[in-house]
Amino acid sequence: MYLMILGAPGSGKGTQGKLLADHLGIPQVSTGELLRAAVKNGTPLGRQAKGFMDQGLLVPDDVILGLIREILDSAEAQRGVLMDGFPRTVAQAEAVDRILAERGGRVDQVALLEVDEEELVQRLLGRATKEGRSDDNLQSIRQRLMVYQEQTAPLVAYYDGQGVVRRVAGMGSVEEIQERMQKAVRA
Ligand code: B4P
Repeated sequence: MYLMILGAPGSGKGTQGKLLADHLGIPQVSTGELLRAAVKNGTPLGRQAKGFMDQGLLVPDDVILGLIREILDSAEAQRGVLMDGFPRTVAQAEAVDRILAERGGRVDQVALLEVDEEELVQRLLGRATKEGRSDDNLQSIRQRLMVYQEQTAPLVAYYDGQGVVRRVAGMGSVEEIQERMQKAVRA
């Protein structure tokens, strides 16, 4: 099963993705986490990505798609994978459709986490205090929300066209939302 989690920054893609992947018994891949690890370790990928991430911009598609090909070729991903934070542009979605088609697969479901904008900002500011992520400052948060509206939100129509979107109300406790996620992907 190839399952994607779509949602604005701070909508809980990472939080919910981990729980749902455990529940389904498939690996979870977060492009954001992979990029942060690459930045921390100072790898060539990290050096390419850091400036974009700190400014609240998306890392270029060609960089991300190299990473995704590697993941989909790995042994662990052969039974399916849950991706959170990928794809983030229509070009990424089209490319992953082609990559999966080459392997006889397709995106089976897209869980869309819906959260009010004010709550998103509060969560990200809260995370800034707890985790000290360099992109969780007010300027970068505003920029990321704008980038989401411009570049990522069009994916909802793209996947609606394929009939694979499951809308999930993303407000409430982590447990309540997880319950809704599990129901949505079963439906
Ligand atoms: P991501 O790592 O994907 O980060 P995110 O969108 O900010 O957060 P997420 O939605 O996962 O929130 P989380 O569960 O942590 O991306 C970071 C950057 O990497 C991007 O800006 C971009 O530069 C780059 N990038 C990643 N993928 C890319 C791609 N495909 N193409 C190009 N660039 C890419 O939750 C947020 C906070 O809310 C946490 O503190 C959590 O504890 C809290 N929270 C979660 N659920 C809650 C709830 N129900 N109630 C209260 N708080 C909650």
